[in-house]
Amino acid sequence: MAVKLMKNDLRVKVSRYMSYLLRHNPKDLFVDEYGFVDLDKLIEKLNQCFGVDKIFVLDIVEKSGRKRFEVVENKIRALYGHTILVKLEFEEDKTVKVLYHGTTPGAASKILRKGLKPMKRRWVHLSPTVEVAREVGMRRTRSPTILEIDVEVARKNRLKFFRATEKVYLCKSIPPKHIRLVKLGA
Ligand code: HQG
Repeated sequence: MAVKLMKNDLRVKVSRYMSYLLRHNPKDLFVDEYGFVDLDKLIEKLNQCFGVDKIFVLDIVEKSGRKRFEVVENKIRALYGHTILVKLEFEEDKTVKVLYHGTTPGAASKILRKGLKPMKRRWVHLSPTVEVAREVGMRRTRSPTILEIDVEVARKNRLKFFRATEKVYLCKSIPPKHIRLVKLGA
């Protein structure tokens, strides 16, 4: 049990560091314009920092509760969450009708007045269900406020939405007229 817990702690640490490198600060890793770095170089770095191997890293990529990374031809990138400028080039999603955003009550009241903004990141991050939005909001507060985005109408107003993963949709910014409160957090 203790060994399993330790392995899980390490997994979380390595995964967070991968997110840090691939979303915010690649350090000495060369990043191409699409956000990819060489997988072997990344593994080398993670091996130096944490003593983990390729199998450990690929297990994080493939078997985490959230799909955060993508491996293509021995290159790896983060699928969302960037502060560095990258071309993700996802195909526009034209089917989803509503999306959700989970946040603190304080941020929600600002968002309802000023709209959703990417803040420090490149994109606004949205969730496909209330439950996923709740999980996202729980990173910041025990009882998140849930906002609903009327994607169908927003799209008619020329906003573009992109599906990064099963659980993450992206949009550049969303004005308040397309956002409504569905659940007030505490
Ligand atoms: C808020 C995690 C005031 C917004 C998650 C959020 C996600 C405003 C915060 C992904 C605002 C930004 C991203 C406005 C937005 N006024 N506050 N006008 N507009 N905000 O972390 O969506 O586990 O950049 O509500 O699960 O919380 O790391 O965005 O609270 O998918 O893979 O500004 O990161 O994924 O915070 O999270 P973030 P987020 P990982």
